[in-house]
Amino acid sequence: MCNAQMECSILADIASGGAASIISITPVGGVLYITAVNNTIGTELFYLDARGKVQLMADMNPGRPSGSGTFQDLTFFAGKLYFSADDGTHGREMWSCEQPASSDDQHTCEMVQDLQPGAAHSSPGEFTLYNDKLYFRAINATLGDELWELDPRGTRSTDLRG
Ligand SMILES: [Ca+2]
Repeated sequence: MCNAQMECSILADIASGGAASIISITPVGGVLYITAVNNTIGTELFYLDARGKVQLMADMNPGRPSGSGTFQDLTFFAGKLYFSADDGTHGREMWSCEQPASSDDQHTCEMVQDLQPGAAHSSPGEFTLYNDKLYFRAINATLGDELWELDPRGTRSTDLRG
Protein backbone atom coordinates (compact mmCIF):
# COMPACT_ATOMS: atom_id res chain seq x y z
CA MET A 1 0.00 0.00 0.00
CA CYS A 2 1.13 3.60 -0.58
CA ASN A 3 1.12 6.62 1.74
CA ALA A 4 0.45 10.26 0.87
CA GLN A 5 4.06 10.62 -0.28
CA MET A 6 3.45 7.81 -2.76
CA GLU A 7 5.80 5.49 -0.93
CA CYS A 8 4.51 1.98 -1.53
CA SER A 9 5.02 -1.23 0.43
CA ILE A 10 4.09 -4.82 -0.29
CA LEU A 11 0.61 -5.74 0.90
CA ALA A 12 0.91 -9.50 1.02
CA ASP A 13 3.45 -12.21 0.17
CA ILE A 14 0.97 -14.59 -1.41
CA ALA A 15 3.69 -16.74 -2.93
CA SER A 16 5.27 -17.20 0.54
CA GLY A 17 8.76 -16.17 -0.42
CA GLY A 18 8.72 -17.67 -3.90
CA ALA A 19 8.48 -15.83 -7.19
CA ALA A 20 5.34 -13.73 -7.18
CA SER A 21 2.74 -14.69 -9.72
CA ILE A 22 -0.37 -12.56 -9.63
CA ILE A 23 -2.62 -13.55 -12.49
CA SER A 24 -5.49 -11.11 -12.08
CA ILE A 25 -6.92 -8.45 -9.74
CA THR A 26 -10.65 -7.92 -10.10
CA PRO A 27 -13.17 -5.88 -8.05
CA VAL A 28 -16.54 -7.65 -7.94
CA GLY A 29 -19.53 -6.72 -5.78
CA GLY A 30 -17.47 -4.43 -3.55
CA VAL A 31 -14.74 -7.02 -2.88
CA LEU A 32 -11.29 -7.15 -4.46
CA TYR A 33 -10.42 -10.65 -5.71
CA ILE A 34 -6.93 -11.80 -6.61
CA THR A 35 -6.05 -14.89 -8.62
CA ALA A 36 -2.51 -15.87 -7.68
CA VAL A 37 -0.07 -18.74 -7.44
CA ASN A 38 0.71 -19.88 -3.90
CA ASN A 39 3.65 -22.26 -3.32
CA THR A 40 1.53 -24.62 -1.23
CA ILE A 41 -1.91 -24.72 -2.81
CA GLY A 42 -1.28 -23.75 -6.42
CA THR A 43 -3.26 -21.22 -8.42
CA GLU A 44 -6.26 -20.21 -6.38
CA LEU A 45 -8.63 -17.33 -5.63
CA PHE A 46 -7.95 -14.86 -2.82
CA TYR A 47 -9.68 -11.70 -1.62
CA LEU A 48 -8.79 -8.56 0.28
CA ASP A 49 -10.73 -8.47 3.55
CA ALA A 50 -12.05 -5.37 5.34
CA ARG A 51 -8.84 -5.16 7.40
CA GLY A 52 -6.65 -5.10 4.30
CA LYS A 53 -5.41 -8.67 4.67
CA VAL A 54 -5.33 -11.13 1.78
CA GLN A 55 -7.40 -14.22 2.55
CA LEU A 56 -8.04 -17.46 0.66
CA MET A 57 -11.42 -17.37 -1.03
CA ALA A 58 -11.53 -20.82 -2.52
CA ASP A 59 -9.10 -23.73 -2.74
CA MET A 60 -10.92 -25.13 -5.72
CA ASN A 61 -8.40 -27.77 -6.57
CA PRO A 62 -6.48 -28.78 -3.42
CA GLY A 63 -2.76 -29.32 -3.78
CA ARG A 64 -0.05 -27.44 -5.62
CA PRO A 65 0.28 -29.72 -8.66
CA SER A 66 -3.39 -29.44 -9.47
CA GLY A 67 -4.10 -25.73 -9.24
CA SER A 68 -7.23 -24.47 -10.88
CA GLY A 69 -5.42 -22.61 -13.62
CA THR A 70 -7.51 -19.50 -13.83
CA PHE A 71 -10.75 -18.19 -12.44
CA GLN A 72 -12.65 -16.54 -15.26
CA ASP A 73 -15.72 -14.33 -15.66
CA LEU A 74 -15.89 -13.24 -12.00
CA THR A 75 -19.42 -11.83 -11.69
CA PHE A 76 -21.53 -10.66 -8.74
CA PHE A 77 -25.11 -11.92 -9.06
CA ALA A 78 -27.92 -12.26 -6.48
CA GLY A 79 -25.57 -11.86 -3.51
CA LYS A 80 -23.00 -14.39 -4.68
CA LEU A 81 -19.76 -14.48 -6.63
CA TYR A 82 -20.00 -16.52 -9.84
CA PHE A 83 -17.06 -17.65 -11.94
CA SER A 84 -15.79 -20.52 -14.05
CA ALA A 85 -13.03 -22.77 -12.74
CA ASP A 86 -11.67 -26.29 -13.07
CA ASP A 87 -11.65 -28.29 -9.80
CA GLY A 88 -9.68 -31.15 -11.39
CA THR A 89 -12.70 -33.46 -11.35
CA HIS A 90 -15.52 -31.81 -13.27
CA GLY A 91 -13.59 -29.83 -15.87
CA ARG A 92 -14.19 -26.10 -16.31
CA GLU A 93 -17.70 -25.37 -15.00
CA MET A 94 -19.67 -22.54 -13.38
CA TRP A 95 -19.25 -22.13 -9.61
CA SER A 96 -20.72 -19.80 -7.02
CA CYS A 97 -19.44 -18.70 -3.61
CA GLU A 98 -21.04 -16.76 -0.80
CA GLN A 99 -19.64 -13.22 -0.82
CA PRO A 100 -17.29 -12.77 2.19
CA ALA A 101 -18.43 -10.21 4.75
CA SER A 102 -15.45 -10.59 7.09
CA SER A 103 -12.16 -12.45 7.34
CA ASP A 104 -13.78 -15.03 9.60
CA ASP A 105 -16.41 -16.08 7.09
CA GLN A 106 -16.65 -19.61 5.86
CA HIS A 107 -17.07 -19.24 2.12
CA THR A 108 -19.42 -21.89 0.89
CA CYS A 109 -18.63 -22.60 -2.75
CA GLU A 110 -20.53 -25.00 -4.96
CA MET A 111 -20.69 -25.97 -8.58
CA VAL A 112 -23.87 -24.58 -10.13
CA GLN A 113 -24.27 -27.52 -12.47
CA ASP A 114 -21.98 -29.94 -14.29
CA LEU A 115 -23.27 -28.83 -17.68
CA GLN A 116 -20.85 -31.10 -19.51
CA PRO A 117 -21.02 -34.17 -17.25
CA GLY A 118 -17.80 -35.59 -15.83
CA ALA A 119 -14.28 -34.38 -16.47
CA ALA A 120 -15.17 -32.73 -19.79
CA HIS A 121 -15.38 -28.94 -19.81
CA SER A 122 -18.56 -27.00 -20.56
CA SER A 123 -16.28 -23.93 -20.55
CA PRO A 124 -18.98 -21.44 -19.51
CA GLY A 125 -18.25 -17.86 -20.48
CA GLU A 126 -19.62 -14.44 -21.45
CA PHE A 127 -21.34 -14.08 -18.06
CA THR A 128 -23.85 -11.26 -18.60
CA LEU A 129 -26.41 -9.74 -16.22
CA TYR A 130 -29.73 -8.82 -17.79
CA ASN A 131 -33.21 -8.42 -16.29
CA ASP A 132 -32.24 -10.01 -12.96
CA LYS A 133 -30.84 -13.12 -14.61
CA LEU A 134 -27.35 -14.30 -15.43
CA TYR A 135 -26.88 -15.30 -19.04
CA PHE A 136 -23.89 -17.24 -20.32
CA ARG A 137 -22.71 -19.59 -23.02
CA ALA A 138 -21.64 -23.17 -22.35
CA ILE A 139 -20.83 -26.29 -24.32
CA ASN A 140 -22.74 -29.54 -23.88
CA ALA A 141 -22.05 -32.68 -25.95
CA THR A 142 -25.74 -33.07 -26.74
CA LEU A 143 -26.72 -29.44 -27.26
CA GLY A 144 -23.49 -27.93 -28.53
CA ASP A 145 -22.48 -24.35 -27.67
CA GLU A 146 -25.70 -22.80 -26.39
CA LEU A 147 -27.08 -19.83 -24.50
CA TRP A 148 -28.10 -20.55 -20.91
CA GLU A 149 -29.76 -18.56 -18.16
CA LEU A 150 -29.50 -18.76 -14.39
CA ASP A 151 -32.47 -17.62 -12.32
CA PRO A 152 -31.66 -16.35 -8.79
CA ARG A 153 -34.55 -18.38 -7.36
CA GLY A 154 -32.86 -21.61 -8.31
CA THR A 155 -29.52 -23.07 -9.25
CA ARG A 156 -30.60 -24.78 -12.44
CA SER A 157 -29.63 -23.32 -15.73
CA THR A 158 -31.89 -23.64 -18.72
CA ASP A 159 -31.21 -24.20 -22.37
CA LEU A 160 -33.00 -21.30 -24.05
CA ARG A 161 -33.88 -23.28 -27.16
CA GLY A 162 -36.87 -24.67 -25.22
CA1 LIG B 1 -17.84 -31.22 -16.63
